[in-house]
Parts: sequence; C-alpha cells; structure tokens
Amino acid sequence: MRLTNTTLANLRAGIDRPQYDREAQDVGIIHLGIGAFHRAHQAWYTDRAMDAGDRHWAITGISLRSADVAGQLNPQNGLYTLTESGGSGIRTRLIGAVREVVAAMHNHDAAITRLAAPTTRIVSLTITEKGYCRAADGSLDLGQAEKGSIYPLMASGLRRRRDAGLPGLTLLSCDNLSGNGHQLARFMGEYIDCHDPTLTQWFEAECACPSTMVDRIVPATTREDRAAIAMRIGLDDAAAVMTERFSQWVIEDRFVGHHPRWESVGATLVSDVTPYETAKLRMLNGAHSALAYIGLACGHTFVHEAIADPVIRALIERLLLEEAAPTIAAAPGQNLPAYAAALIDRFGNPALNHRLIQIAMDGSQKIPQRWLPTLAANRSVGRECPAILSGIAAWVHHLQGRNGPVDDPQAAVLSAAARGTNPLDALFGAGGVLGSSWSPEESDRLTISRSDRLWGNAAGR
Ligand code: CS2
Repeated sequence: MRLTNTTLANLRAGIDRPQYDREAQDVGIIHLGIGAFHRAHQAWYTDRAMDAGDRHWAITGISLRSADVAGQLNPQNGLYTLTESGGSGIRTRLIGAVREVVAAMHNHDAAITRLAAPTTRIVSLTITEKGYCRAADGSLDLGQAEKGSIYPLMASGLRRRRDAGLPGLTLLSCDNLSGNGHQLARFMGEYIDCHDPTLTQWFEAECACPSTMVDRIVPATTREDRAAIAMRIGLDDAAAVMTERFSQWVIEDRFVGHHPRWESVGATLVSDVTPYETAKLRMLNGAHSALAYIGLACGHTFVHEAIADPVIRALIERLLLEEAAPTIAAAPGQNLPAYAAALIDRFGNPALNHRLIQIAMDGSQKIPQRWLPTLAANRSVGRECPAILSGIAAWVHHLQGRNGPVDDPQAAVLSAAARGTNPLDALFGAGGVLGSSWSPEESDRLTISRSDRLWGNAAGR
C-alpha cells in the first residue's frame, strides 16, 4: 500500500511525523531541482520549523528536466520519509513540508504561476553545479542558459511579479559553488540584461541572493533501500530518502522579507558564509572527489570502503590537514583539525553505501572549486600538493574511460583531452577544457609525474 494522505493511518507507530495542519499552510517556498538532497536537507529543516510553530512555508517543487520526482511525490500528496543512519542508530521521520511537484517541461505556465504567487517569498535551488551554466571565464554561458535552464523560467516569474506590483523574492542557492549567492545574482543579472533589461533595476532593488553552505551526505536511494523502508514504515514510499545523522546549514542573513525560522531547528545565520563554505568545498568535497577517483581506480565501490584502505586514507588525511586546511582562514570557533577528524568519521559510515561513481560524475563542474584553489594557494607559498595531484592523475584515468562511461556535461571533450598526448595541458593549460583562469601553473603540471607514481602506488599495491 502506497504512502498517501489517506493511508497515513497505517504508518507504523514510532515513526516521527509532523504535527501541523498540512493543508492549512500556504506555499511560501518554490524549490527548483527537488531531488534527494533537497528532501534530506532544506525540506527537513522547513518541516521541523513548521512543527515548532512557524507557519505558511509549504514547498512547491519544480523539476526542470525530468518528471520522475513528480511521479514519485504527487501520488503521495507530497509525503515521503527521511531515514537517518549512523553510529547512534537509525531513525525515520515523515516529512510533510512538500505540497506538490510541478514538472516545468510539461507545465511551464504552472511553474511561472507558482513563482509569481503572492504567498511565495523564497525560491531555493539545488540544481547542481552544471545547472548554473557557468562559462569558463566565470560569466553566464548564454547559449547554455537558453536550453531548458532556470533562467528563462525565473525571468518570466520575476517579470510577472513586477508587473503585478508584488514584492521581490529571495533566491537561495543551496549548491556546492563558492559564493553561490553571488554567482547566482551575477548569472541571473546577466540573463536579464540580455533578455529584458527593463527588469534589471527591479531585480537588483527588490530581490536578494544570500549565499549558503549546505552539508549532508545523501546517497541515491536504491531499490533495496525502498524495500527496507517499506518493511520499516509499513507503507511503500517511492520518494524515500536515506542520509546520515549529521547536517549543517549556514546561511547569509540577507533575505527580502521573512524567512522560516530555520535557526530554531539547527541552521546558523551569519553575516559571512565564506569560511564555512571554503572549508566545506576544499575539505569535504575536495576529499570526496579524491576518494571517488582514487578509490575507483583501486577497485573500490563505496566511500566507506575507500576510506578504510590505508593508502587512500593517508592521502585523504594529507589532503585535509596539510593541503586544504592551511589555505582556509577559519572563522572564530571553527576548528579545522576537528572538522577533518569528523569528516573521516562520516566517510567511514557503512550504513550509507555511498557510491564513489555518484561523486565521480560532473568532475569538470566540481574540480574548479574543490581542488584548484587549494593548489593555487599552496603554490603561492611554495608548498606541493601530492594528494590533490594524485586525485588529478586518477581523474585523468577516469576520463580515459577506465571506470566505464564518463558522466559529465563535457564528457566528449574531456575524454579526448585525457586520451591525447598531453592530458594535463589539454585539461588545465591556457585554453584547456577547464579554462585558463582555473589553470594550475607550470610547476604543478610538472609535478604531476610524481603524483602519477603516488597514485600508481595506491592502485598497484
Ligand atoms: C558530493 C556531495 O556528490 C558529490 O559530489 O561530494 O554531494 C556531498 O556529498 C555533499 O556536498 C555533502 O554535503
């Protein structure tokens, strides 16, 4: 029996559930890209904020590319369960914050209507790095932005609000980009400038794009997970999400109007997100990408297996403590060695079954913020980064197709670069695939041969 409003009475006792009246809540948030990560993170915070007494923050999800999530959630009246597993056991909560999912490719006007509704205050986004259509020089790739991206949709929604005399919106990026709010403001501004310059001034004056740091490891849900959840909750949940116990959300406090009281349920509002975001991108995500490529090359499948491999673990500890951490100006109270230790512990969580291949996708979109700033900062003080260089060597190996087909929006050009005579130049050199502005300089390219050996040691044993 499927989880819905009407079958809810059959949900097993002991499963936590929202106590507020779901139907009585206005939709205050439109979320673009309603995948597992949003459902395990921002929707979970919002659900608990409404449970704690805040009201009218129901979420309408908009899917841009696939109707799959609409097919999972709409027949369940937006209901789904979130299961957290870790050292201290397992717990499942029914999440009530999501009202509906609109598949924009089939129902464009309904999506615009939701953006332009008077109750809407916040548009949040988890569209992954590639969803922003960033060009190699850091500006908006206008050609990409035309092809089913968020920008035309957002511009239409904003225009309709302005024409109706409604207030502007807070656009809240929850993706792993450095300065995600600043980048979103820039890209949205560039799109509007090009397509509807009459909207520029209104957008700048009436909308805000705070930056956020989001952190929670959310593996893709598998068929086995769904079967286990059905046993646990007594109902079939096609939209079930699995995650770890840990969660963190640091938000720049710069909203247009109200926001949910996320801070009452564990989020932190700050004036500057940069130190948290830099630590997260360079340490957690930097280590994740290294684990993915080196781990796959060594024959591992899951993150917890790769981190249990002593050679890989030593490289990851080096990346965290000797390469990334020294490049980060910590905020008061931020303890980077403790953060590194906690990360090693989180990566070791065997309950997550987090696949390395999931992290390995879209390397061209991730590596620029995860590894290259660490390389550049170390280079400027004459320090080498053997662990990151091992990661780069293993990425090249991955791009050569040794772990199966490459899943990346730039797959064709990356694979050609990796199979050529000088992969590093083709990838990182001036005019290379990642763009010359992200290029590590000559010295790093020369030391790659050493990293090849290092990675070779890890792979060869
Ligand atoms: C991962 C992230 O898939 C990936 O690239 O590094 O999704 C990571 O799990 C999250 O950022 C954790 O907060």
